Amino acid sequence: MPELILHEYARSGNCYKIRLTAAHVGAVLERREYDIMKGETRTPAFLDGVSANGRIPVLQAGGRFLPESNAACFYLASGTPLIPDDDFDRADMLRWMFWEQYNHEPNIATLRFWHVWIGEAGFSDLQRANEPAKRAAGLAALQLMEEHLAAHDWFAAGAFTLADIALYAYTHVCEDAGFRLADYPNVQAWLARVAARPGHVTIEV
Ligand SMILES: N[C@@H](CCC(=O)N[C@@H](CS)C(=O)NCC(=O)O)C(=O)O
Repeated sequence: MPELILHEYARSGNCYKIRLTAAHVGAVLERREYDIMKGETRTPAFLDGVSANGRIPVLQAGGRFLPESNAACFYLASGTPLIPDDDFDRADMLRWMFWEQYNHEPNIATLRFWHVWIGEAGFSDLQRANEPAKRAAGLAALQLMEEHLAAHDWFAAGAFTLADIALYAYTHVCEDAGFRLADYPNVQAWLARVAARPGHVTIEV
């Protein structure tokens, strides 16, 4: 594997996913921190040299740049048991990772950002208007996870895969966003299983 550099903001769950994957596969990452609150990913140097999308995380592998957290996890875990060999199981793992990016992260991670970094008193009119819909969608996502985990230990392939890493990142800190993990006992038990895996590392807050 080429030299790996993670362009990140350490408190972001999307960046944490990549560090967690790296820890599980034994990949060594050089880390470069950007303060997203100061717009450090929106500078011409970042937009031209790292990612035109203006967001972290970006995984740099040698001279190539890979934005999108789940793509970076997929790259790091290629050829390891974190990605199932079976075609259907691998697609099912990806299904949960796409679901995470559409139904989970935009609601739970965004509410975490709004509540922890901005605070309700500082919400814009748009944030105040959108909060209830994001909360309802976040609750629906947690409920769907709860129902899946009533019958399964893991999200895909009957094994610990990248789907668990992707979903763990923002689920385990969802109380920052005002969700109650006590309402989801199957999710709580799964969080404990993920945290008990050899090689687990914690998020930096
Ligand atoms: N879908 C992307 C989301 C990336 C994203 O939204 N990054 C946020 C932090 S978690 C960011 O860079 N925000 C700063 C900004 O938009 O200026 C991923 O999974 O990597």
